[in-house]
Amino acid sequence: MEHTEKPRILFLNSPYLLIEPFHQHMPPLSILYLASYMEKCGYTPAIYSLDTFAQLGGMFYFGYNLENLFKQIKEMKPQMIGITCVFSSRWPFTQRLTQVIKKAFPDIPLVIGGIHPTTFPEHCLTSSSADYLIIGEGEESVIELFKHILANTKPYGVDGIVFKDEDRLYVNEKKHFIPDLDQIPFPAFHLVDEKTYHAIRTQDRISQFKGLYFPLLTSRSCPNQCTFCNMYLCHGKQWRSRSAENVLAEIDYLSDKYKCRQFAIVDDNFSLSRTRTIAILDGIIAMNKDIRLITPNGLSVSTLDDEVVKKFKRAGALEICIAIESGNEEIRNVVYNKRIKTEKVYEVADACKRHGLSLRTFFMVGAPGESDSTIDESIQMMRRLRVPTYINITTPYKGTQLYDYYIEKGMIKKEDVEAGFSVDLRLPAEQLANYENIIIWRRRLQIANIRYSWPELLRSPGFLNLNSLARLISGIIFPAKITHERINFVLDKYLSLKNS
Ligand code: B12
Ligand code: SF4
Repeated sequence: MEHTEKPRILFLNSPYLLIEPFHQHMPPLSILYLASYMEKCGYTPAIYSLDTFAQLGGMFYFGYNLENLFKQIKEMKPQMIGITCVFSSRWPFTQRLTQVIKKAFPDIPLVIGGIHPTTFPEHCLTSSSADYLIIGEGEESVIELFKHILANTKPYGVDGIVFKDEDRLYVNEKKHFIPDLDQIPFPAFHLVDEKTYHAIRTQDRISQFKGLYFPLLTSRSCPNQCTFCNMYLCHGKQWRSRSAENVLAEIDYLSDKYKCRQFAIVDDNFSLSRTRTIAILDGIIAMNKDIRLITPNGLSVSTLDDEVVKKFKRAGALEICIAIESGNEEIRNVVYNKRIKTEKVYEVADACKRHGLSLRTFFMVGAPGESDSTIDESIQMMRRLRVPTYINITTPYKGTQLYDYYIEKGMIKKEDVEAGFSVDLRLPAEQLANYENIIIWRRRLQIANIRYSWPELLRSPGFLNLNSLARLISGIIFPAKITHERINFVLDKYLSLKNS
């Protein structure tokens, strides 16, 4: 990292602990976009990627070698450090990282952002050593904040900011979202070490992607109101999209600069506008660059039809994912408010078959009202579809209708959710009253997944890996849990306050 005369900001990803070695070598888009926006505004951002990996029993830790990190900070002398917390499950590590950095560099202003700080702004600011917290979309607010830091003034009027002044906590609501996303430069991939992104090897067991790929975010937010989704807290309720031309220019640029043809579209709702979807897919076809696509965040089933599926295939999609969530219509459409008829699921699946496009699906387990018979219906649907499925435990994030329901029924405690002990990625889930049932139901879905989709699974490079297969089987038989004790063990070992 070079030390230049322009004001400097260092962005960091949060460390994390998983029960799968699922590491995104590319830093999250949050800091890649924040960095590119800061660069556009004349500042000098840098990104220091996670540099430490450790296997601890059945767990996988991705974090920092603190000695190296501190050396970078001393060399760069940033005027601000920003840390992103993109998943609630990372909060205990983000929180500790702020404490460790603050102890070693008390004069550098620390700012945090991302979904968990956005969901619990007061808690996250007061329980960490961050000086500032940005609620939701951060490009514009962080620039305003940085100007205040450089001028040594307090950011009272900045949109979506939380900070302390004297003993008072200021919480400015998030009101403004960037209307024209084409104004934001492409993510700052050029700030990431080559060896970091070249380490990208998808360890996803189900996808057909292999090797280097770039994430593409072509729109922000989604107008649907699924009862388990709190994404709108970060990006508002209105869908905002980049133009097809802007998206195609990014694909063209990245494929030329990095000689990479693989792109993962990670939008919340990529295909909401049929006209824009077709324009993007036609544009990719016209490029004639042998581009390959996947959609790991899922496409909204209602936006797909025969024509769109055909275009995806022609544009180079290796597979598309759709979020079905349950085979039971009541759970899907009443409990989750997905508004997808079973016939529509089959219509899209049949279109994929017709056009030779592989399909992946998302199912969830553990909704209020879930029972042996609703699980039977999910299994029946899996048998009819015969495609690989990602199975997740229904998680009541704050800001969702499901959260209100779980709290009202006493099924979860607010403090547990606040502390980041969410059930995503099988974090301590014993807080859920019917946890034992959920584990049994999930096992049934996992077995059905292998039973009905094995010919397709065998085409996924990650599935054939022996380690991965061993983990899959042991995960079904002995589902691993990340407990509070294990988290504390990792915090003490890798983010100890004694070392800073
Ligand atoms: C892309 C994506 C993924 C990708 C990659 C994620 C990554 N590591 O980069 C993949 C497909 C791998 C993925 C997987 C999962 N995901 Co996901 N994912 C998303 C998605 C759709 C977009 C994230 C993104 O890149 N946004 C674009 C950037 C620009 O926005 P942003 O991250 O919000 O950042 C902005 C602001 O928050 C703020 N900001 C953020 N950080 C910082 C830091 C500072 C200093 C400042 C100032 C500001 C700031 O400014 C940024 C720029 O505007 C979000 C939903 C969403 N729209 O955010 C879900 C989301 C993050 N995922 C979610 C979940 C649950 C998962 C899974 C756990 C699902 C599962 N059960 O398997 C897995 C976890 C995987 C893992 N390894 O941990 C949840 C997280 C909920 C939570 N509270 O934890 C979300 C919010 C969707 C939802 N509501 O359900 N996901
Ligand atoms: S379709 Fe996806 S992004 Fe939109 S509300 Fe539902 S879960 Fe959230």
